[in-house]
This record gives sequence, structure tokens and C-alpha cells, in this order.
Amino acid sequence: MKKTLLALGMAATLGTGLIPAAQASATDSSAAQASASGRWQLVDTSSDINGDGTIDGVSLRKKSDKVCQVKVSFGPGDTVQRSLHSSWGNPCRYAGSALFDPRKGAEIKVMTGMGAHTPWDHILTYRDGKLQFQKDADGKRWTIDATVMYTEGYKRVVNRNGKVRLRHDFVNRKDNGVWKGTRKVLAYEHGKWVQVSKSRITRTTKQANALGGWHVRGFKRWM
Ligand SMILES: [Ca+2]
Repeated sequence: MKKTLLALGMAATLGTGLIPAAQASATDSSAAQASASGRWQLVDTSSDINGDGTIDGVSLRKKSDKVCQVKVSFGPGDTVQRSLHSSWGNPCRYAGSALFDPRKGAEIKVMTGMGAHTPWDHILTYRDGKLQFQKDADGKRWTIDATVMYTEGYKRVVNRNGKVRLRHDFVNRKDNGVWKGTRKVLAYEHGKWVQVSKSRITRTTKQANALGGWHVRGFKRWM
């Protein structure tokens, strides 16, 4: 197992990019959970970021107190990188990759800020030869939360028409264990997430706890 991961890591580092994505093993969790230092750190060797069917290497480094950098290696001499600016402490932590939008290639999530209990994430997607920001419908960064008084989360679903939708639920605790709030449903249209509906929701405490965090396969739930 270790040897396999090492081989994958080397392939990604060297940019050979020859291993089919379907055969790639899970991300090395110890590397993925480590915070980036000033030097490039390979954090993911199991994701296909550009959607060509082979795995790519994802690296992170904390360039400064306010800048986290992401680099993706596709092959020899073929890399792209992007700087992520933070005004919230810049933890610069890799939070996973996922088939998030409906297009080919995985999106990359990086935690670039942390409040008292609120993580702030950048999500990147590879488009037109560049790493581009994938923005929430109402902001550049994405956030979830969980406290005794409110909880917030995103869930990727496929609706009955086969379309990818992203649900954003936010609820506040009211009296008698009742939680009330809103559900916004986002669709990915013309290269961005747009809100297609908004409704009032009511949840029990157990249901409210369950909706908090990220519910997207490949993204860590709480960071
Ligand atoms: Ca690839």
C-alpha cells in the first residue's frame, strides 16, 4: 500500500500523469490533512483535475500569512498554479477534491480561513488552461458552520431529472427543539452556480445536526 502511494506520489511529482484515474488509490490522508508550510507539499495523488482520465498531482504551499498557493501537475513541464488570498488567518489546508460541478474533472477545495467555528473555503476548477475560482452564488468563498444555535451545510444531489443540484441549508434553533431556516438550491449554469429556488425549512435537532458541513463525496465534511 505504502509503495503504491509512493509510486503514485512520484508519478504526480514527476508529472508522468500516466496512471488512469480509475486505478488511483485513495489520497494519502496524512498528507492531505497536513497544513501547508512555506514549501510545496504534495497533498493529493489520486484526483483527475483536468478530466483527461489520468491522475494529476495537487500541491499546496503557504506563501505568506495571507496567501495560500495551489499547484496542479498534469505532466512533464505541464503545471498550473493559483494564489488564494485570505483575510481570515490563512490555514491553507487541503480539504479534498470532488466531482462537484457537472463537468469533467474534479474541483479542489482549500480551507483558507478559520473563524471561531467557521471555516472559509476556496474551490478551484480547471478551465481554459487555468485554475479558476468556483464561486458560491452569493460570494467568492464558501462557508459552513455548526454551533448550538445555528448550523449550515451544502449537499450535492442529483434531482429526478438527472441534473446536479447543490443544496445550501441554514437553520437557527428556536424553542422546543425546533430549528427553522432556509434552503437555497443552486444549479450550475454557463460556468457558474446560480440560485434556482429558495424555501423555508423546519428541522428537528437531529436533522439540523445532520445537515451541517459539506456533503459532497471527496470533500471533507468540516473543513
Ligand atoms: Ca488529469
